[in-house]
Amino acid sequence: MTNTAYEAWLNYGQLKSGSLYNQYIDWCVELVVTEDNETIQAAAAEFIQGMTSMLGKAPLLTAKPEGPCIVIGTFQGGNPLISRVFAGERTDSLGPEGFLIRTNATEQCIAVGASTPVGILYGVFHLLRLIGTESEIDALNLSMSPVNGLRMINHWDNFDGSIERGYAGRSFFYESNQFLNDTKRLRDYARLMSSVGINAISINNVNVHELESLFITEQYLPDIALIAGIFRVYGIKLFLSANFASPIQIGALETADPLDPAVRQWWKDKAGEVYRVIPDFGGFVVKADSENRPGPFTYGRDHADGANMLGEALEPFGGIVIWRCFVYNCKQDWRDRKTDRARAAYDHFKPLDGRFNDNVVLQIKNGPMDFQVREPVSPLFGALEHTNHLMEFQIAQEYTGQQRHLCYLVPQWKEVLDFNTYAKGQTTLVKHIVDGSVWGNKYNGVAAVTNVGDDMNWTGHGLAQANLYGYGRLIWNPELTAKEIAEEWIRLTFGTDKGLVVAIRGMLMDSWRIYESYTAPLGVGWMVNPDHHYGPNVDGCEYAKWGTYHYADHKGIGVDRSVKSGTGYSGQYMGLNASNYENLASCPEELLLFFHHVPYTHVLQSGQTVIQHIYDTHFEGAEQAAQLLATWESLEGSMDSGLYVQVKQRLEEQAEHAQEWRDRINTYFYRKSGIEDLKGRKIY
Ligand code: GCV
Repeated sequence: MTNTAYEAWLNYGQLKSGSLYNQYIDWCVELVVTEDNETIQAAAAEFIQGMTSMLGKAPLLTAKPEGPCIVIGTFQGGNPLISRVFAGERTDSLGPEGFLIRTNATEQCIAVGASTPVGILYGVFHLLRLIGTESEIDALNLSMSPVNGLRMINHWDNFDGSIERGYAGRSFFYESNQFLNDTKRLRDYARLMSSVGINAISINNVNVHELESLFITEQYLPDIALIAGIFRVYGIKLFLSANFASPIQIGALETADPLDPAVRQWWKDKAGEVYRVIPDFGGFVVKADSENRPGPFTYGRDHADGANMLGEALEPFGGIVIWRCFVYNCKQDWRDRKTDRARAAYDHFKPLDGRFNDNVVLQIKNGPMDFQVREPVSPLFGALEHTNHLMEFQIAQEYTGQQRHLCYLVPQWKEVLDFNTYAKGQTTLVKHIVDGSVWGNKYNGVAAVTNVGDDMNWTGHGLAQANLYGYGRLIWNPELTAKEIAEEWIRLTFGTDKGLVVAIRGMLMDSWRIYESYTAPLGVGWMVNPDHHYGPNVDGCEYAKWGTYHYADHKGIGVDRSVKSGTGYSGQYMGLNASNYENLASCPEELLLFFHHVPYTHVLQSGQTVIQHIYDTHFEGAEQAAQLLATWESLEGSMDSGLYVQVKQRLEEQAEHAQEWRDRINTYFYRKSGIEDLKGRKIY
């Protein structure tokens, strides 16, 4: 990593001399490219840049090699080396984005072959990753394809340059209601995203304000086309968030009723206009009838009516509508213990299953609430047999420390993807629903709210880059482990020194549980300050003004979401999940307070009471946060000093802030319950 960490995992640090270095030097004397395609040329440029930096020696770009070489090309591209190396190969199962990498001693080459230019690009990024992590390349025989169809990033950037839930500076797309058109940064961003397999990016906030509604007009389409053009080279389709009320806001219509013929025609014309300027435009992302956004409810229509109208408009051009399921009643009164925000997405969308057009894709947050440190998996996964849908994760750490605290989220996402829904037989994992294989969905995959901004290091906290990298790698191949991904990222970012790798990997792998332990206990969630969502506030959070999210009183804590006596939410699950969550005895303890209201004296499997567990975890969590800092300090001198200091400052803040969390939470529950800490520690 350099001082700024701008290059992130593409910094291509100089490799140590030795046998591996010699191996790379031997193979990489020449790079053979014969196709004149901008994506293949970008792959070649990347390879030359990477190798020059890692080996200190540039490969010679040529069409005719004279000795050992790297050759890249499509199967149909006419390169004789590629044709010979992959002769007779079955390549149809690779799909449009897969690639083969083969070391061929007879032909004296390492060949990267694919059906498409973007497959070549992904193959080259993979070869660079192998070299950057110091892997053998003498006998490669790899076949790789992405598991998920859509591998998407959502920006919540506003035209004024601010970023909703952005923790790494301002937008690098816009400032003061103007496009920045910083082509270097845009290209570097596209390189970073493409290197981990991202193939779709929406560039504006799902809360589309009035000025952003104008993005789909001739005033701004040329600027957007410029970004789309940069993304295109790297295999990324550009999407825009659209405002459902656009026909009124930027058209001359008086209604946005999805069943009104004039409104339907307006959207069709609009789609035509967009595709004239951006022929491979991905489509629209829509947040409707959610948190005061306009939507079909105003006209007595439902989500299927709204989404299908947009689907119909985009269909002739091959575009899709990504319709978000984050819909709930913001005015819910939490004293009414029957209505439950957790139920909302399922209650709204399950009845509509089968009514959506083929090019409509529902986007569902991983949990039923809102990206908490711990939530159950949304019961909509498994419930939608006849509807295309995507998983939505949040790389931005809105509720997990806002990139001021270290919280490596890949282990959390893995748990979600590995969750068994029982939807179709005994084993129906979320990852197989999301990748489309369970129900055969045409459109499938994962989207995530990104954590980048115009900070030089992209993500504010230097170590938060691991979440961005990890997201891409995990959704390309959900079988990778969180640890493998962490290790890869560290090696590419910091180099391959063993002690450093082990130390940072340990920090990353422990960080989610550490964060959980000093914040909201046992799945209860929230307990953050209203509006900005940072820092402890047990009764906080904007919608808690009608009550609280945790229902703590002097006797107990937690939300009864059972069918028997609570909100009935546990009944939205299938198979064993429904009964496990329903019953206190079988409910997984990390979600105990999400599903049940229990007395503070309820005894957990550990033999501790709930209140003692709260005290203990908060003390331990704060200590572990301090330990993260100590581990980092032990690495001083083994990395770039700029980066060292930047991360150290964040870890100092985290350690201090974890104590604040500890004290606020423990004091609150001591006062509520009146129960002393068995270990006699100072609680307030
Ligand atoms: C973009 C949460 C966030 C909002 C966000 C919303 C959403 O409520 O706090 O900032 O709005 O989720 O996902 O639409």
